Amino acid sequence: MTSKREFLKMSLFGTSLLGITGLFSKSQAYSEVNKNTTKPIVISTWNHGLAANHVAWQVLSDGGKAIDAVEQGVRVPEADPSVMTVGYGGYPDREGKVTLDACIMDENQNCGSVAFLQNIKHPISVARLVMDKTPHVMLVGEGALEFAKSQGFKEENLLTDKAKMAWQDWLKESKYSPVINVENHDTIGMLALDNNGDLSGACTTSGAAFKMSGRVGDSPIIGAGLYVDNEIGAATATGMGELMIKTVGCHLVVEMMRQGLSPEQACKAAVERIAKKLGDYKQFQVGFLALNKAGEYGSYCIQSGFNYAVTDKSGSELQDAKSIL
Ligand code: SD4
Repeated sequence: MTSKREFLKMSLFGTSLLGITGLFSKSQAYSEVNKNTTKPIVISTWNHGLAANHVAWQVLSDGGKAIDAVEQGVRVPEADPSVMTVGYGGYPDREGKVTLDACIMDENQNCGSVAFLQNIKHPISVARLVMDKTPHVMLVGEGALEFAKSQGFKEENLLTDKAKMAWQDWLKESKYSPVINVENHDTIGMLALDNNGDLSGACTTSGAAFKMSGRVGDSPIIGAGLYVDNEIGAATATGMGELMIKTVGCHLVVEMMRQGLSPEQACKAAVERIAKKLGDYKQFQVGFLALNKAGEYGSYCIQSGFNYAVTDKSGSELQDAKSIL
């Protein structure tokens, strides 16, 4: 864990930068950064981010919008039954039901979200339609399902034999202890900066494996599992959602970037906030991923083992996040 002195140094750094940027207007402060903007670029959580980025990149490299890139990108793991933490093939809750959470946010502060949605393979696209076609931000459970069906989505069974067997195995002990880095792949959070310089993000998950029925994590909660401010940057999160909700983690990351921290420093500050406030943090994994308006990105997590995929015009690669433990 970071020492008190290092934490203080980071806080002072943030404060002094706040003072410095406060001397300029926001547009002056960011016009410097924007001279060397890396765009387009897309980043996303975990190994499965590579395949998702590939599809998002096709949208971005064609001059498409970040909001379309992130929606199309995260649909890849949603449809992939080998990814057992997102969409079709995701681990079920204690009752054996696959319940999905997702949200999406664009460059104009528009956002849409669904939670506790069942039997719909692409919750991110339902969230997109909540954003585009309703006056609301969030629909849950039956209401979200009815809305999805009204928009032409078909109900289908999302519980694969493999996920069912894992659940039946879990039932033998029924011990609820969230695993860190489940098979090294997890929720997908994706952030993109398009050719126009606009930011968007998406996050989608089947949530914590074998959770209580009705449990909703951070992933559909704007500010906790995803946040975008097109003046500053965007952040998304993976891991034990309760910790992100308690600290409104992704909003915190974006606000830290607003104060002048780099994406990695901002993610680290959010992880340190969790460590400072939540005594049981060592039992869990939390990873933040951030992208700023200049196309700079960074990440930080509690436990080692969290990685993320980065795709820009030079290609794609997986990078390991730094951790406090
Ligand atoms: C959640 N953050 O529901 C999500 C899912 C996840 O380990 O990342 N699970 O808490």
